[in-house]
Amino acid sequence: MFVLVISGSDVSKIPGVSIAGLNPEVIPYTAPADADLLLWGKPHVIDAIPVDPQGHPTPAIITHAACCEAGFPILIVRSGTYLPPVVPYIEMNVEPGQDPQTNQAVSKVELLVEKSKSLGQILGKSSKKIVIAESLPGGTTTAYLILKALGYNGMVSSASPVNPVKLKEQIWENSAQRIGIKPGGLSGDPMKAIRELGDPMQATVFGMVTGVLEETDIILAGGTQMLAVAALLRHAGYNKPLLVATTTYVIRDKFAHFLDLARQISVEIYSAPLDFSQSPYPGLSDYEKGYVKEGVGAGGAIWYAEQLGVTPDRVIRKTEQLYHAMIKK
Ligand code: AAM
Repeated sequence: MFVLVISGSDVSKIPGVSIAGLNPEVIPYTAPADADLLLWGKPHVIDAIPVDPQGHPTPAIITHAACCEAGFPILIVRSGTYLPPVVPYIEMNVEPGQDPQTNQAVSKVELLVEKSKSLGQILGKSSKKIVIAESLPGGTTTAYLILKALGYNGMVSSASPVNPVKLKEQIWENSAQRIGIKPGGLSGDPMKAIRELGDPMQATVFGMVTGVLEETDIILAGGTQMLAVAALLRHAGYNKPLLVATTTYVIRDKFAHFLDLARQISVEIYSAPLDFSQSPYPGLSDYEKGYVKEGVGAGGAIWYAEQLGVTPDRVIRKTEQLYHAMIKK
């Protein structure tokens, strides 16, 4: 089972934080459009594929390609997006996260974790493997706040080839000041860290993981956002093995410290060997230059496809085919 958790956070509205959308007005559409694209091959909530301001397409295309080739089942979980997708989904019934510089980020975090745990219990009974992915613009910033509050040193990744590091640090300063903490100040209270600084995706994935049975394998599909979720789990006493599956682009990201953080949090990692360097489509070959990098569980989808006997190469070719058909229209 491949589960995509789609979420929203007002952090994505802070100018300069995220480019996971053509412009600030359409960023709220990115997560539901990703869900539509993943399940039905094209967005329905809006009549355009999510792209960054330079036109590079959403990694949902890669995840969809992996699903086309490997045929794994997909479930969409909506945890606080600004608007719903058109495809069917499970509704967690929460609001988008708020800006932690001025407000509590996820006010009813305990209830959301409890509901997510219940969902994890249900899914765990029918699946031996659960790959959990995210789509949440601005999510690397809330991941940074969580990692900082739990006491980790290291920078998160970003959808942009030039990570707005200074802005992320400033948002930490402002948020830490609001709640009166220093780095590491919430290392003993992961729930408070999500409530004050996090996002609904983190609460949902955290809860789901704690709900599944012992014998179910959990794969967290994402980059530094999933490292933040893994860190939250560790600080809540979760000591089972955790695999974080990402793409080679996140590992190579010079602005971020994925490998070092993964070691500190003690998770295993998988790096999807994506290679679009020979692609005739600049939208995809630019992934090699640090555009987009990861998202919508692209790395985890490659991992899952490999488990089912489909090579990364086949997924790369399918991605190009799908992208070709999309831009021809
Ligand atoms: C998800 N949809 C995307 C996308 N992501 N469409 C285009 N580009 C992406 N990178 P940041 O914190 O910089 O906004 O990056 C996190 C977002 O980028 C997440 O939504 C993730 O799934 C990915």
